[in-house]
Amino acid sequence: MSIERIDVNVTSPGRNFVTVKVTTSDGIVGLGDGTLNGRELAVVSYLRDHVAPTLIGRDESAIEQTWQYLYRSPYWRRGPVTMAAVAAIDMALWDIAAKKAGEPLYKLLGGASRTGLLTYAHASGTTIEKLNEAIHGYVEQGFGAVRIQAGVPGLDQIYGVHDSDPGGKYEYEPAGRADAGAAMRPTEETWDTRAYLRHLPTVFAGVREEFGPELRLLHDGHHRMSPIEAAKLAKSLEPYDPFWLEDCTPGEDQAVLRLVRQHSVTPLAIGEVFNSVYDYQTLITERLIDYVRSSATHAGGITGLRQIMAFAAVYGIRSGFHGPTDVSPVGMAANLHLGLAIHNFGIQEYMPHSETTLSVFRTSYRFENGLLHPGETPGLGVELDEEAAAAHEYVPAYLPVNRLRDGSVHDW
Ligand code: CS2
Ligand code: MG
Repeated sequence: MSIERIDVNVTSPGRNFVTVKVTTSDGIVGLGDGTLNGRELAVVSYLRDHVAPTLIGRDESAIEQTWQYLYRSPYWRRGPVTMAAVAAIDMALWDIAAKKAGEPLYKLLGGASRTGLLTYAHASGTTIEKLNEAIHGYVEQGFGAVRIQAGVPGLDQIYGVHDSDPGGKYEYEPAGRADAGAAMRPTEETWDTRAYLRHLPTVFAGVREEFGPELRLLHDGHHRMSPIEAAKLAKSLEPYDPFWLEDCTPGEDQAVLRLVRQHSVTPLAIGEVFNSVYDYQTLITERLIDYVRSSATHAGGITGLRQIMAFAAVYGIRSGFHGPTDVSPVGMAANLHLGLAIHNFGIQEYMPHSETTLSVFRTSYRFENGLLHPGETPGLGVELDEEAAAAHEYVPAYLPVNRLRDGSVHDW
């Protein structure tokens, strides 16, 4: 049997998604996620113009060989666009292999190492009171871990900080959407690191006071600190026993994490913008992080992410796979199957998709008693309703821009 057709679907049910559909000569269909927030159409072109034509007629079961072919042969290796495209094809081939076996994908990856995946939700609030309200909502739903992001006095709008709406629903999209066809630019936010560093320990103190010691608390620094600022923050959070501090510095400068480690025992998580095992080489071999933040979608698919986790396992480093809404339900399912199978699973991020998104992507994963499970449907367990998808055209949408008070551009 062989790959007969490759289609690239672009849909925007509330946000943009890029999905590859691979069809084999015996009529099996596999899906893969290639969504790259704010740069979706670059991946579409990479797939349609440069990848799909080279794969027709190839053996769909040669997953590792196809991965190596797409990684090595173009000469220009790695990078987010390339690796999202490789990821989409890789996931689709794994989906096909598992459907052919009649098994949920995790069974082909070694079978279940656990009954379900410890999961964290996104809680936030413009004030500590509002944040605590949001956390109560998640605790009631059964979450044993929450990411906490809060407003900082003096700053108007910060990435990831919103209050729940009156119904207690907590949904947000980091990428701002233009009306179809309108020219647009990313939204602009203002940032002040000193104000943030002063305020965040009081947020942790307020949450610990309300919820006690057991609830796992995570925080995302979103690449905004210099190395010494990150060290200061990691140290100042220690009394509140954080589960992790994520992206305390821009992670591509791997060596700076040495400085953070020298000053603090706060666990560190990095990697949502990484796309290969090489981005982790120093971080893993020197044990500078505790959790790998990659997703299958941005790290070359199940094959790429499995490679990273096998390397991390040798150093006792665990997974904390990226699961925001810009990882599609297909990508999310890929994370869940791999997380269920590997021994060094840590925690899974879960930002549930909107009802509109889930009317286009039919999922079989489930959240029960604080744990996620990929479900027992053969393959990845996600279906794309192409008719429903066609009703939602691509809408340009960009992630925000952050500036310091003097107007200079800062990481957001
Ligand atoms: C965030 C993401 O989930 C996270 O930890 O950092 O929401 C991130 O900002 C988006 O995925 C960017 O596309
Ligand atoms: Mg993050």
